[in-house]
Amino acid sequence: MLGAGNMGTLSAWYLTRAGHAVTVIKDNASPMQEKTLCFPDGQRHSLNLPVRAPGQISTTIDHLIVAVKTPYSQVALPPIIQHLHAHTQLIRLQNGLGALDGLLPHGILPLEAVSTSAVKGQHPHHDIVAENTTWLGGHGEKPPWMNDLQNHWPNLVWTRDIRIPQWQKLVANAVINPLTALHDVPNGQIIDDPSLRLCAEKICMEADMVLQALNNDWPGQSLDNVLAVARATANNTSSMRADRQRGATTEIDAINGWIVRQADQLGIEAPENQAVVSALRRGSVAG
Ligand code: KPL
Repeated sequence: MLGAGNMGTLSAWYLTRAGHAVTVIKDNASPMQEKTLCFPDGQRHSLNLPVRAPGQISTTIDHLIVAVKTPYSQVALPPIIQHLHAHTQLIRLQNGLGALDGLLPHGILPLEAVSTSAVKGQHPHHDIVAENTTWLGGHGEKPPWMNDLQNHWPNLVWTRDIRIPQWQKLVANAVINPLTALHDVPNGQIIDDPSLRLCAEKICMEADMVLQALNNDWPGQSLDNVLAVARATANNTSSMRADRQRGATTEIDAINGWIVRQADQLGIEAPENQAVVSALRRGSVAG
């Protein structure tokens, strides 16, 4: 697993339960990564994952989950590229879209994972897990290991068309993440604050226009889903707000930045998306 933040660690837990050995690849002084997860049934499980720096990898990698935050993909992937081969099965477990474009050797088509589960790190000794649906899909047939993994990973769904859940999550992230990050508020403020709600509607409308232009079958009307996500996670700190609070680079380029790039290519105006991209790149509050 390349990088292992919250969602990477949760995936590693399910994989471990299914009998797979998971090694985290990252530059780290510590040879083990430890985390205790608290599940909805109240059970706590501690996970100890071995960590290897890229330079310590000596074998080819047959299965790789890319779980680094999108801005770090460009730095994290090149040192391990020599260990990938034409048949490496690669799963991208990241927010947004396009972060691995141009970075993978020819012939490797990643599967995409989209999760609505969450891991919240509000407690000093453990992180709280909210278990929801995770979709896995992409090109080709359902991989042979998927059936067994589904016995250990609750609500893990195989889909041939990953685009629908991926785009739904993209639009939710495109609205909730930048607005909560720029205004330093929890997700529920998108519903409670009329000016944020207006920005949300505009970002959403632009995103729907772009997605509809890319695929006629896109149903649009994403606002209902976005507001439902904001309601369900009302007290949460979005990942982008958390990144901004700790001064880390945000995932704006893979989320709203992706929408703006598509809009440019299609000749569609996307000023609200452009505004949050610019504001987050500047690090200032949106006008
Ligand atoms: O996925 C999220 C994130 O924070 O990245 C949402 C859905 C906005 C929940 O906080």
